[in-house]
Amino acid sequence: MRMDLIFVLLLALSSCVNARIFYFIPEHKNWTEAQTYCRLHRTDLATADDQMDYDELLKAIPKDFTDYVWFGLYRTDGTAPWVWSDQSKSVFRSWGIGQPNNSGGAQFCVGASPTGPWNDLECTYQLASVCYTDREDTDGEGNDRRYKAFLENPPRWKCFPGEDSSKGE
Ligand SMILES: [Ca+2]
Repeated sequence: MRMDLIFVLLLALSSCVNARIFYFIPEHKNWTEAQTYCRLHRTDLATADDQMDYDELLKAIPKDFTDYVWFGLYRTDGTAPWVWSDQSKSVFRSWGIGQPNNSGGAQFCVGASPTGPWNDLECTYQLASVCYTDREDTDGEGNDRRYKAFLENPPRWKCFPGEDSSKGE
């Protein structure tokens, strides 16, 4: 039981370390153009590690936006595994009902609905997109200072700034 708790805590800490800032890019581009843009101006097309991360991604999309947006998940052909543009190992998925269906046999890129569900789409579609940058909140030596705690009301995980122990002389 105690090991389970420690495991949950470790998972929580690691997703804090990977916190990202997401950017909505309104200009319509095909998936490859969107990837090029994100790599040039930010870090890459958006990756989501878990539901909390994905909720942050969705918050970057304007409230009145209703079309799919590109993010980092894609595959190279109809039988290849889904992979992330930034080579993340994230196994988080949020497929809509009946997706991915590879309709027409060339749906190798993934669009996110602003309400959450994913749909595999042809990479040539012209869509808005979401990029990310890594959140810089380190002590200058690459050590993340944030920590994550579970709040009960309402129940949720939240990241907090950590104590700056490096200056405690
Ligand atoms: Ca589809």
